[in-house]
Amino acid sequence: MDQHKKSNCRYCNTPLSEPFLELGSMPLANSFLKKEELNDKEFTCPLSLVYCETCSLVQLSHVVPAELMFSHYLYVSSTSATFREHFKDYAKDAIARSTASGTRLAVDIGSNDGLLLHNFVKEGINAVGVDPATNLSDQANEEGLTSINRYFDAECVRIITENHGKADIITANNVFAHIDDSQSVCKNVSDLLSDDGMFIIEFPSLHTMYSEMFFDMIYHEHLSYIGLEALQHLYRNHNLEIFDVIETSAHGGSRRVFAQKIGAHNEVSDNVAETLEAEFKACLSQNFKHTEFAEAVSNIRTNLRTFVSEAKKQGKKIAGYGAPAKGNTIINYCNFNSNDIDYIVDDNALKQNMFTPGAHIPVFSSKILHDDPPDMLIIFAWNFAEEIIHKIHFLQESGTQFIIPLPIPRIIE
Ligand code: JHZ
Repeated sequence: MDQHKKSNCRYCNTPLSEPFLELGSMPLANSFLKKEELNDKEFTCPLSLVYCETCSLVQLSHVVPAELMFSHYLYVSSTSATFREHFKDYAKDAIARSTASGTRLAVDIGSNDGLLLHNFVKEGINAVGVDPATNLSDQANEEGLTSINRYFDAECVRIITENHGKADIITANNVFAHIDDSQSVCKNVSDLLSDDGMFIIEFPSLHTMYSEMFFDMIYHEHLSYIGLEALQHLYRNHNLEIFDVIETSAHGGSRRVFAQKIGAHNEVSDNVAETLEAEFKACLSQNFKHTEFAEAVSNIRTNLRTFVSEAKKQGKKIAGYGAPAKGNTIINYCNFNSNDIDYIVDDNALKQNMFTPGAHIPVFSSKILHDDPPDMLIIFAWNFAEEIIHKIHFLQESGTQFIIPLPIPRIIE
């Protein structure tokens, strides 16, 4: 039996066919290693995409048990100033759109270190977070927030309802795609939501991933690659209707989707039909589109490998800025190691002095850029390129070239 292989679509239960894209057996993108762990055997699992012809969801063929990925989590939402600003605006927008009777309770699923909760609380809203990562949930509670350390299951809904009542706003940002049992989560959302409440999710858009070739969004945490059509299919079965969708700049192109109980007070915006139409025109529900994407991903690998090996032949020192989960997809799919990329820097202290999964490239604090400046710096956190380049202008003066890796490696002038 192929362990971890999923047999049915998580949105509609249709039996799944064979993958259209296979990136190989990969380690977990956020499983950074300590020095003493470098000789241990790393857990790996196939990283492949399949497409459901019934509801059109693009999804991983294999599902790694959630406890292996989310019990202790190294990604911290607040590391980036861009994100801190993003979630400030997010909270304001959600409250402004909320019910006529006001927001009594906001619940954030996958609340991480509490970035969005802080913003709700600042606006005077009672906010409760839910997160399975003990380290992050503890951090949020220590900062005076309320974070429940568990998955968003039926018991969690019971605890929240008993202690705080129903929620007028439920949010789930960069977490909905991580959920295997999406159908249960929708049922739980429906049970927790007040009758005129709103369920808001934000996730990197499938449409953008295909049009911009952001294949690095593919890693084991991201079980689903969500288009609006698939989401509508899922929601409808759980008494939820999408009434608005907006594009946001997060992660290079995300969608924020607003839903309510079917027939609740919000009018359905034209954005919904327009987004579905745009997805249709982009052929996201057609088999050939997926094959085309898979071919393009393979070409990206060839280009990146050539780019790095040419630079190495010229004796260049290459470093990376940002050790995001997605960077490890690029690095491991291209089979890079520390002979190709000498080191990576990241401002998240939890990742510093660790080694990247699979490739074992060391991760340091950005101080090393002063002492050991590279000839080339690949911005693996390309979605924050502007913010990062602003911090390291001094390197450009010393001749370091900044590289954006996707869709084709390009030097920023
Ligand atoms: P970042 C995250 O993935 C996490 P990642 C998650 N898995 C998810 O679903 C997706 O987003 C959508 C560093 N950095 O946010 C911090 C600096 O060092 O692009 C991070 O390690 N200095 C939930 O991990 C990384 O870069 C800086 O100035 O792919 C960015 O990671 C900035 C701005 C960032 O996502």
